Amino acid sequence: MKQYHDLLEQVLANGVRKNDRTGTGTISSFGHQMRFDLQEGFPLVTTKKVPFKLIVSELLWFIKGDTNIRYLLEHNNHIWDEWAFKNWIESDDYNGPDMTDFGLRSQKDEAFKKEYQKQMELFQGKVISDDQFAKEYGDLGSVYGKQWRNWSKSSGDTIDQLKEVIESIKHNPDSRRHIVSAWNPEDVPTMALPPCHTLFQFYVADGKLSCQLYQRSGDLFLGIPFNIASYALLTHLIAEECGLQPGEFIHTIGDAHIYSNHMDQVNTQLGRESKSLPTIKINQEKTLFDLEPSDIVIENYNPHPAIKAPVAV
Ligand code: DHF
Ligand code: TMP
Repeated sequence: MKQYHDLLEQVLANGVRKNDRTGTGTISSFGHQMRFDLQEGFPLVTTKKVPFKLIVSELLWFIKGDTNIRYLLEHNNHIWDEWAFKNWIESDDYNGPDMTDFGLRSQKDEAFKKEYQKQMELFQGKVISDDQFAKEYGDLGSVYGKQWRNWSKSSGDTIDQLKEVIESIKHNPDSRRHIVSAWNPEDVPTMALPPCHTLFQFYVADGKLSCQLYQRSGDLFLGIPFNIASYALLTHLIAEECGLQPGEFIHTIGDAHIYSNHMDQVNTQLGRESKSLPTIKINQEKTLFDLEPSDIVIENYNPHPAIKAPVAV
């Protein structure tokens, strides 16, 4: 994963200090590209342990067209909790203690952090057990799953972009229009978080399927290792579905940034030696839309230990 380490180093060396929406502060640099040849192994970062199971359940959640965190909670995946929780505490139905700015405040104030964790647990419990509550507050709105599988047309019906792109790869491989867009300008104002991975395109040559992602904004320490692995996995899954071999994953990033409270973590990580890349195994008996998390396993993954870092909300 030299590509990833090089990008961290470039942004550290040439990035500019920039304030951001979350109030955390970043060093940032605009317009970068990494290429991963999927024949050389599966690009899961090895210089820290990345929880691959969470990447799998998140991707299958997108593929199902689901936008409700209940599915993620059922799979012990908490990576989207904060954004649903934010909708809840900002709603008129919430009448617990003030949780404004919970992300930043829980990093600075121990007593507040305890109260926040309590409110978060109550929230998670209700999303799991209460259908009506889950419907209202577990849903993140028109995020990836919705745009990939149920893009709303002005006429009222919907477009299944994922199914259509698979059909076009199968029947018209040379097409230059194999595109799925998550960026729907009409929906952006009502989204919990406007899509970071905005648009991807597939390309077929020599029996291999490649994928390029345009990501408008990338949290280099926390989000990017997930995003690389997620799209590499998507490329494997779509290739399998279309009877092709996986080719390259090309990752293009707009605002590539390191949060100011991730600097120590990044330096620790850069001091570590990369290990050989793992491989993945996918249950061949099932089709794409029937896969479950247990059908996808990572093999020979021997990373350095995990490095914790706070996520900017
Ligand atoms: N906001 C920000 N500021 N950065 C993000 O990367 C981000 N990613 C989102 C939503 N909003 C975001 C969705 N993806 C983690 C990783 C990916 C992700 C959200 C969170 C994360 O916290 N990863 C931890 C492990 C988490 C766990 O084990 O539960 C990590 O150390 O990789
Ligand atoms: P923004 O909407 O202000 O750009 O904030 C989104 C933050 O989340 C930004 O730091 C990028 C990060 N992010 C990723 O890096 N990858 C992801 O998959 C997601 C959802 C977010």
